[in-house]
Amino acid sequence: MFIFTQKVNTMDFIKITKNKEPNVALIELSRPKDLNALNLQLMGELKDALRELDADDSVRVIVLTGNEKAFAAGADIKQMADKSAIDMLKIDQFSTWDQIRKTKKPLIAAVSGFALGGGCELAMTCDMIIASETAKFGQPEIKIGVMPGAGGTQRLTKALGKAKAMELVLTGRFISAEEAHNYGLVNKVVPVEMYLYEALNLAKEIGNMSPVATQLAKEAVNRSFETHLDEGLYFERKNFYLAFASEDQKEGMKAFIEKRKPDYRGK
Ligand code: DAK
Repeated sequence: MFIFTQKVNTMDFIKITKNKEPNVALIELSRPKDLNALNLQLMGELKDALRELDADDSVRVIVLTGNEKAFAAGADIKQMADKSAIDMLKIDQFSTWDQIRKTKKPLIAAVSGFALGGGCELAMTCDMIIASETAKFGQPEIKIGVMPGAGGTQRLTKALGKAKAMELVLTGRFISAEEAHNYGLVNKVVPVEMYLYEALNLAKEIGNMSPVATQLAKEAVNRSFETHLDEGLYFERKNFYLAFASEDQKEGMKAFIEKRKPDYRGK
């Protein structure tokens, strides 16, 4: 089957390309002059893009990237600087972040350069991270008088352990891609010219699986972060049974027995 790469639309700060690989959509953050600082408009566009792609049957896996210099250098400090607590409450950025977190399809971050503050949190909100050797991760909010607000204290601590997460959050220091990889924050580190290719390749591999099973499995893995083991196992069990209600399960097992490639339809 030949699939055309299709540029879907160009919003101001987000570019979406479908079928970069079969079943894979690519979202590129695009505010290069500001190191992809996450202003409200960019975050709104990202939320809409993810919601659209999540509902699109031609897409099974989504890759999120920036550019070589920056995945994203954090929330837009210039936009936040003069805001009061009540302004922040009214803007309610949390609903946008919650929506992103609820993306059902596997989401892979392809990170090069700076992934700082909200940028680091955005990468950690993704399910996996492929990093270039030049990637730098950090939560430098403390240096500008605040603290992480989109999950940094929680996700970084789960990934790095308390001592290292505390160091990064309280000093604002960055860690290299290699260090992030050693801690298990990052799946793989590759030379800068390879990071997007590697992420798309991983997405392509996952895109060959049953989309029903990948969504159920993603949900169950994520549940392990949100609950105790008993409840997590119970949740896993329910999704495991549910997978047997899909045609893809029948197709996958039949294809194995018949020694052929499965043809998954997402049903
Ligand atoms: N915001 C706005 N502009 C930024 C930016 C940012 N976070 N990061 C960089 N820029 C802009 C710079 O101002 C500069 O613009 P011009 O001056 O040229 O107009 C341009 O990008 C290039 O940056 P530099 O000249 O500084 O480039 P360098 O290579 O020298 O330095 C750097 C790169 C990444 C080390 C440096 O730019 C830097 O320290 N940037 C700030 C990093 C940072 O502190 N990030 C954390 C921001 S606070 C929330 C959810 C999340 C958050 C908050 C609320 N809710 C759900 C409520 C998150 C908060 C944050 O992320």
